[in-house]
Formats: sequence, C-alpha cells, structure tokens
Amino acid sequence: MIPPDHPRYRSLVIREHLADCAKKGIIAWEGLTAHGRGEAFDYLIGERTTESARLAERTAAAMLLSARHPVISVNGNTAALAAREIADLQHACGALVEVNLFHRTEDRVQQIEALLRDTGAEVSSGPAERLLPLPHDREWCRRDGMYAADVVLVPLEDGDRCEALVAMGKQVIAIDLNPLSRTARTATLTIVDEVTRALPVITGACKDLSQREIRHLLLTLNNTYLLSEAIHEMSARLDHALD
Ligand code: PTJ
Repeated sequence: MIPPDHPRYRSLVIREHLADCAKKGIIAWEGLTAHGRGEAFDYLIGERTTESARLAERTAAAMLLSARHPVISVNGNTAALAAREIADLQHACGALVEVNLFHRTEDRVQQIEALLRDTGAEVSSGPAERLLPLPHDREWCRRDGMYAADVVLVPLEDGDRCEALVAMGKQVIAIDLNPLSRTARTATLTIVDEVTRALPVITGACKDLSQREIRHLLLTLNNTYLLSEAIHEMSARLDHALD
C-alpha cells in the first residue's frame, strides 16, 4: 500500500487505476505507454499549468463556444483519466461527445461509452461509418457527429487524424503534453497541459468568458507562439535542472 504522504502518491494511484482500466479493456495496452510519454513531458513542464497553456485553454473555450457543431473526441486514455471532466465540459459548452479509437473493438467502444455515461456525459452513439480519410480504425466516426463537426477537441492523441480533420476544413483543438507530436504541430490550437488540469480550466472559461474576450482570443490565436512557449518552458527548466 502506498502511503498518501508519498511525494509520488497521486501519480502512483493514477498508474494503478490505468493498469486496472487496461485489464478491463477500457485503455489499450499501448495506452499505458502513451501515459508514460505524457508523464515524462509533464515532468519537463513542471507538472503545472503554464501561463501559455492557460491562454490556450481560454482560447479553446472561445472556439468551443463559437462553434456551430463542436465535438469532443474521446479515446481510452481520456475516458480512463478524465471522464467526469469531459462530462463537465460538455455541460458547459454543449458539445457532442463521441468515442473515436485507434485500437477499435465494439466491446471497447461500448465500455468507454458506458463509463462516460456513468459520469453524466451524454454520448453520441449509434452507427459509425468509415468517413475520415485514414488508413486505420480512427476513420470510423458518426455522420452527424464528428464528420459534421466544425470544431473537434482531440485529447491525448498522436497521429495523422488531426491533419486529416484539418484538411477536411475543421478546426482542431489538441490537448497534448508533447509540443513536438504530429497532432500538436498540425492542430489549429494545442494545449500543452495535462488533461485533468486542462479540462477544468476550459470548463471554467466557458462559464466566464465575455463576448468581447471570445472575439479577442479568436483573433489573436497563434499556435506557433503557444508551442514555442511550451518548448521554451521545458528547455528553461532543463537549463536550471541541477541548480
Ligand atoms: O484508446 P485508443 O485505442 O484510441 O488508443 C489510444 C492511443 C494509445 C493510440 C493514443 O493515446 C495515442 O495516440 O497515443 P500516443 O501516440 O502515445 O499519443 C498520446 C499523446 O498524448 C502523447 O504525445 C503524450 O505525450 C500525450 N499524453 C499522454 N498522457 C497525457 C498526454 N497529454 C496530456 N495529458 C495526459 N495525461
């Protein structure tokens, strides 16, 4: 048993939870590796929400609130870590919630949908089709869901789907602790923050942004600046690591 005053208590409890989720099939086994990658980048950024990440989170809220048809895409890792935070964000911004998996099985889709519903999210289910131009199972989505979306929130994913969504004319908001990932670099807006810290800030901003702030955030969105600030934060911490 890990004592609660252990400095790594939270991250060890999360690891145990994710291992349980992997045994049940909610997380793909590969998702455990993805989590380790995230932990390493979170360590580099100081396990905190930086100023530039907070700006990205407020901009994400502005994009979701201004969207005609916003969709929150959920994979196994996101559901296991942040199902409740997804439900809260959905209530604050009115987005559809849709499951999209790389390691797709009907059983996993149903388990993840059930987990999301248990925490109060309303999940768009029903028949998915191979609608996204991708050579793998992330191509499956719902015609009146992600396929019709103008803004898609994509947490914890590295790959080619973001590029495909942008090529389809959609705006993509990525949440990814790795500012160098393919998804981070091709998204319209990238939030370099841990998902359970990022989502409540977006939800809070959805509740307090004025129309004037929304317009300002949308007009000043600059993803290259946000990514370079994140990289700068990480390299500055490394420069002083042994001080
Ligand atoms: O559930 P499935 O079948 O869709 O599978 C999900 C996989 C494992 C394929 C998906 O999570 C994935 O694309 O994994 P990758 O390629 O490792 O990319 C995940 C990205 O999320 C990496 O860039 C990590 O740094 C980042 N990441 C991991 N954990 C967190 C995170 N970013 C924010 N918060 C985290 N907790």
